Amino acid sequence: MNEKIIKVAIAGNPNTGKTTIFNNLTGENQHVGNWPGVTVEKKEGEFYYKGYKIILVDLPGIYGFSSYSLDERIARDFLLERSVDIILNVVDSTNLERNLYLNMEFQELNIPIIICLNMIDELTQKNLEVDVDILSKYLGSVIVKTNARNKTGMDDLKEKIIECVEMGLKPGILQFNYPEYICNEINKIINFLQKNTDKDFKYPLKWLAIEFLEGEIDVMEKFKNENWFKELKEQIDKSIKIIEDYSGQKVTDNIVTIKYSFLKGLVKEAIKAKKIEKEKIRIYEKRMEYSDKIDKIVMHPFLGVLIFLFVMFLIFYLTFFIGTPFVDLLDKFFNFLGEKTETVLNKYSINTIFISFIKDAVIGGVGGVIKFLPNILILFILIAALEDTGYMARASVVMDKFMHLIGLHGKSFIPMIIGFGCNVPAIMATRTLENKKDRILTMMIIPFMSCAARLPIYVLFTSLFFKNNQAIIVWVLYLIGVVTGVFTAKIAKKVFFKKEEMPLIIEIPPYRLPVFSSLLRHGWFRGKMFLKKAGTVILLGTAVIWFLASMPYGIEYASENSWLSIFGKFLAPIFHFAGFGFWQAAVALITGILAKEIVVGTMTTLFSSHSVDVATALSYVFTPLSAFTFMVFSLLYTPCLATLATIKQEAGFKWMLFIAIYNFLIALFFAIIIFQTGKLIGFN
Ligand SMILES: Nc1nc2c(ncn2[C@@H]2O[C@H](COP(=O)(O)OP(=O)(O)OP(=O)(O)O)[C@@H](O)[C@H]2O)c(=O)[nH]1
Ligand SMILES: [Mg+2]
Repeated sequence: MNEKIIKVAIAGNPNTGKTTIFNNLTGENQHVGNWPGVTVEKKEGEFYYKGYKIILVDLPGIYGFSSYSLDERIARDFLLERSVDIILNVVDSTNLERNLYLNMEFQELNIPIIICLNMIDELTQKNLEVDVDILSKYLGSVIVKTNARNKTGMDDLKEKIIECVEMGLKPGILQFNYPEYICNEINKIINFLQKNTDKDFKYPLKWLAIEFLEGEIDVMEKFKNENWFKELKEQIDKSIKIIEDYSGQKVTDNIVTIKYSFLKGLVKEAIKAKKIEKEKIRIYEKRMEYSDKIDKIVMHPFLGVLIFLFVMFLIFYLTFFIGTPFVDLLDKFFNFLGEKTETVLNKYSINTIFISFIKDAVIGGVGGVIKFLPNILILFILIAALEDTGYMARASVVMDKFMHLIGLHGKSFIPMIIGFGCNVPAIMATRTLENKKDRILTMMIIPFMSCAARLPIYVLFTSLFFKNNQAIIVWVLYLIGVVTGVFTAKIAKKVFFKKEEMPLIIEIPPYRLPVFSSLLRHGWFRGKMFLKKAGTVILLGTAVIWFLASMPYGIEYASENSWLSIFGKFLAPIFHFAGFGFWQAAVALITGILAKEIVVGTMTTLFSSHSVDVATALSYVFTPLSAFTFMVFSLLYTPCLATLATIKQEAGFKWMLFIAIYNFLIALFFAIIIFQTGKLIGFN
């Protein structure tokens, strides 16, 4: 059967629930968070309904077509291609005027639009209701009410998509006209473009004409090489003058005012208070009162910072407190599995080399990493919860002043927090920064944000050497990361970039309760990624380590004569003054560049063969002081390959190389300073 395909772009203002709807419909698990700018890349997904294959494209949120940050440009350029059948404009029902302003821009693209009045639950809480008939009559679009959080309205949405296609995909007619003096000028430009461009000119002419009149340099640049450009420019200047003379206002201001006054009237007609339900209003007002009270505290310039530090501490504390019993359990399980496998395989007199591979590399190495899954799950779930409440946007406002102090933009803060989970999406998240320099500065800081993959190293070492102060030590490590990042930014700003400051403009979303099921789903998704990594990169890493530690044939596994040891001994002197100048550590750190989890994998592979367990073996070679400097080094040195690749993609090869080398050197520098100072004080 010939499949009928419908392509739908999900677009709209930031933080209106686009990705939540995308996930609901496609069953995907894209990142959702309660702040503007969560989605930074277009993502495709699909579902089937009534014989149709419906392809959805989830776009980053935009405020208008003249947006400049990379994520917004991605959305805008995609929409301008007009390669979709339908635009699904997801709108925050409690903020109709602004959201519908964007809809008017969409309408100029000449593509059918379905307006999704999302967050209808929040409108109801305000005791308001919306008259869909009026909206749809004036906007000429199909309208659906939804609450994406509890999936209300999703079937209706699917139905409307199909309906739209079966009606022949005709764009609706907006009951709005520019006043005559503007219309005339728009038409002049449209005529000009019609005369000078051919049929497959991809931009909608009316939209272009308005952009030109509004003086959008960015859009005009696209045509500067056309031979008719000069003539067009003359026409535009003439038109602008006519409009400005007539209205006594700049064209942009004029157009904005005209559109908003249309929308103001419309929204006033369409949104009505429900029959007075005193109780409901009281509950809503109470909620707002609480929300304001909470904001006064968490956004207090001084208290806010303390609260933020405490929140971060709480996250790490819970990561350990809840995670450790499960880690211990898994540890016992893998030990048991290792011993049992060894006994069984021995019974069948299987080659000792193979037994060693299974026991040391697979169970010892990979199992030694997998057992930290509980910590990693909890950390990701807690960060997701933080993102979903709306606290993140507030914390970034609190930290804005501080960020400026170190020469960074307030918007850099959110990517930094995301970096605590994983550096890769954090680097991507810098796309919301408009300025290239701010982006690069933020990318230089992110690798110092201690990601979840480094957590196993801390768990392993703190459980051996700092049993009673685990959370504190880890918190200190995270802080060392942040401070090093800040220090780096400060210097880099002086060396590479001139001073250039932009104010932070971030919308504060309402507080929202995290959706428990979606937190778990997010955790599970992350957990799956971690397990997949364990089965691929980490397994590969430990297998190579195991092989090199077993060669040349016939030597005792991981002994001084192995190839690995010879290689490691060559590198080990580099780390001598940092307190861990032995070959196992050197090898673990070098392979850790593949993926940071491999550091622990290598350690356990190399030490699990001895007659003592890993813990005891480690305590032979490390002291608390050198264990600490080892953790500091692991935290700060060259980021993993995936992060490096993302930096290359987003900033270029030179910056990637710089970060790789700089981070290695800075890590070594700090590790040596701490170790030598510690020794002087008498800690060793
Ligand atoms: N109350 C309520 N909250 C919702 C609804 N839909 C989504 N949310 C919440 O709104 C927040 C933003 O959701 P996202 O799906 O990330 O929004 P987005 O439009 O993709 O945001 P960007 O990618 O930043 O543009 C999340 O906290 C969601 O849980 C809804 O219908 N009602
Ligand atoms: Mg999104």
